[in-house]
Amino acid sequence: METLAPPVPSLKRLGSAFADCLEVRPARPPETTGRLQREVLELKKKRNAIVLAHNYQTAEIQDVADFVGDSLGLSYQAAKTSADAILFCGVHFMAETAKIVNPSRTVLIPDLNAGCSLADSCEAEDLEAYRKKHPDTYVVSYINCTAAVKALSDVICTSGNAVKIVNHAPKDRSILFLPDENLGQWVMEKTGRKMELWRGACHTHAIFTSESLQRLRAKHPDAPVVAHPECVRAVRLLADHICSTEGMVKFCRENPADTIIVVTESGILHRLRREAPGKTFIPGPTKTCSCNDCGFMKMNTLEKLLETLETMNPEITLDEEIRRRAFIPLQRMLEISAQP
Ligand code: CIZ
Repeated sequence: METLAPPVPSLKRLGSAFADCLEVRPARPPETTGRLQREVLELKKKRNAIVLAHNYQTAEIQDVADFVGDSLGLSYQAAKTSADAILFCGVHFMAETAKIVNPSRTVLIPDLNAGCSLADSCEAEDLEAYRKKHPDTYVVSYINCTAAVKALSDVICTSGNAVKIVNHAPKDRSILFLPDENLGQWVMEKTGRKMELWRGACHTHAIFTSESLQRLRAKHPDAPVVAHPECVRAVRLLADHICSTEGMVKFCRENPADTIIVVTESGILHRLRREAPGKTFIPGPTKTCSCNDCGFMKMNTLEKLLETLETMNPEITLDEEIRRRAFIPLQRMLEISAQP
């Protein structure tokens, strides 16, 4: 099986936020946080805006959101909203997705630099060159990619529906799965479908190690491990369950264990504590840290949310031709995903 070899994901836009950890970030006085949250709530009402927040956002942002979820849930919410504006608290490709599915809304993002190592690992020009060389290949793109890459794809998937989407792919065509090699490997294992894999990785998930997870398991032998499919195979092999963040919410609610080890970005812990109260969630460890933050996700702050609503900027804008072409594979995903 061929593995495609673009450069290691570029972290060029991440800058000093990389390796920044919430645990060492200076805390704001709680009364300031409360005041900022009240101001965000008031202003969003005045602007007739909806706040959509990804599961990896900070607790204080999740708490002012109208909806908190994964890329799939957020895409459905963005598509159906009648609010004038969508303030998208996540990373750039997610806000772009909201604009693709609901172009008549003003889509705002608190920090335009909130990128994604996966999206950075696949340039549209490289995919275009690949498509010219392999015109019959069916391209399944993980939603963590740019609008220009989506526009060159046959169908989009998220971690929550990747297995279903690949099972729906035409049986008589070879498949290229991009840009996450780890998710692609896991989908191949689950579906039995051979696929070519782009060599991208999520820098946040790729640094969980099997050694540190083994040490943690030894300390909590009765705690099941739930891991995200973007983790490397050695980590996935140690997990009791592998799923998307929404899958984790369901797993943690339903599993009888009172302590669960959770191997994904740390923002999900707030959601889990809210939805499965009374349980203890232990964040999956990396070699250097007892939890893992995505520096891009954590670029969003309450101060930036407020400023964005005040100025109605930064706004996501897209070339209409790219938006129109990117809508087709996204719509295909939403339709397949909604099927029983
Ligand atoms: O699909 C998403 O939103 C991501 C990036 C992770 C997950 O599993 O929810």
